[in-house]
Parts: sequence; structure tokens; C-alpha cells
Amino acid sequence: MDDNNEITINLLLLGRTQCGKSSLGNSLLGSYEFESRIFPQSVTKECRLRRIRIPEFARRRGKELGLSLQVLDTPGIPHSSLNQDEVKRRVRKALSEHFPEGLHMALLVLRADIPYCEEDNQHTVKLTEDLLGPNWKYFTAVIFTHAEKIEDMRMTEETFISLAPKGLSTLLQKVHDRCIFKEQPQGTPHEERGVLANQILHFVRQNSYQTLKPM
Ligand SMILES: Nc1nc2c(ncn2[C@@H]2O[C@H](COP(=O)(O)OP(=O)(O)OP(=O)(O)O)[C@@H](O)[C@H]2O)c(=O)[nH]1
Ligand SMILES: [Mg+2]
Repeated sequence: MDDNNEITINLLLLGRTQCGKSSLGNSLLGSYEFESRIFPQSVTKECRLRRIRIPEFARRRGKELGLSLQVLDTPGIPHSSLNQDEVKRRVRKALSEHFPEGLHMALLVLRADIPYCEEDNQHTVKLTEDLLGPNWKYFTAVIFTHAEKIEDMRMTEETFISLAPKGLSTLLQKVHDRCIFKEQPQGTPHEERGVLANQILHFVRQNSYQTLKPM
């Protein structure tokens, strides 16, 4: 926390192309900062940092506490026009430029409506490990987008998790079961912001606001 009673939280979005990273970033920021759409090519090519300041986010010892949420959007991996080393290079550079004080949480974005196949997702998990180093498991949460489809499957989130294939349940175990379900926004991103930000802040608090310095 700084002298102005403002706490800064640094979040990194990682995931396969078109899994909903930029849309998640918009929901976290409560705006349309990141370009997000269905497209025949990977949409995001450059890493982009956007931030939002939420004054009076909480109270601590009788004082208002503001929140500065910094979200780093990244190109998907695999990518339709960048090779994997290039994506890694861009993300690493952006991390050192934007988060010199470290990262609070990497958000590993997966689609809930597509069965988890290890071969498809190994690149993202490997990228997370390579960028964050051996402690990545303590600083990563899985975010399932397209979670409204779970309802279409007539399932609860708990049943969805209990039916997860081995690769996914192993991943969830590694990240200490930190996972969040995100549905297609019904209202404006602004309305969604509070809920998602609070869920992620819960994980950050469990880590006592520690940060991880990327490798
Ligand atoms: N139904 C549904 N659609 C979603 C959800 N999240 C994202 N989308 C849609 O999926 C499409 C791709 O979303 P993006 O946010 O652009 O995905 P991305 O991972 O940033 O894509 P790239 O930048 O190409 O890697 C957009 O049309 C989004 O509206 C979700 O939770 N539910
Ligand atoms: Mg994107």
C-alpha cells in the first residue's frame, strides 16, 4: 500500500488464441479498453497495459482504501502470425517494463465450453512456467470463460470440476484450486467489474499481497 492509501494489483492475462483474454481484461477494468472479437486471425498481437483506479474500494483501520488495478493483455499462444518464441519475448519484455515491482496473479484463461486437451493447452502452461519460474503455481489462477455454457450442459460448477479430465484436474491441483468462472457479460463491463475483481483480490489477499518477480 502506498502513502495515498492506494493498493496496486498487477494482473497478467495468458491463454490460447480466442479464449477470451481481452474480454476478461475488459470485464476486470469495467470498460472496452482491449479489442475483443471473433476473427479468423488472432486479434491481439501486442502486449497492452491498461489500468483503472477505483477510489474507496474498501476500508482499512477507518480509512478509505483505493484500488489501482493494472491488467496486462497478451497475444494468444499458439498465435496465427507470431511464433511461440516471439510471443514469449513480447510478454517477458512487457512484464519487465510494466511490472518491475512484480506480479500479483497470472490469470490462465481456459474455455469452459471446449474439453481440456493437454496437447492444446501445453503451450500456455509451459509459457506460464517459463515466464514466472518455479513459483508460478502460487501466483496463477485459472479463469474459465464461456461459463454460461456450463448451465446449458445442466451442470453446476462443482460437477464441471469433478468431471474434469486428468490434465485439467492436475493443473487445478497445481494452482491450489484457484479458479473462477466467467460468463458472457450480460450487462456492461462496468457492472461486472466488482465481482470479478473481488474474486481475484481474494487470491491476492491469501498470498498476503506478495508479488512474484518474473524470470
Ligand atoms: N459466450 C461467450 N463469449 C465470450 C466469452 N469471453 C469472450 N467471448 C467472446 O469470444 C471472442 C474472443 O474473445 P477475445 O476476448 O477477443 O479473445 P482473446 O483471447 O483476447 O483472443 P486473441 O486476442 O485473438 O487471442 C469474442 O467474440 C468475445 O466476445 C464468454 O465468457 N462467453
Ligand atoms: Mg485478445
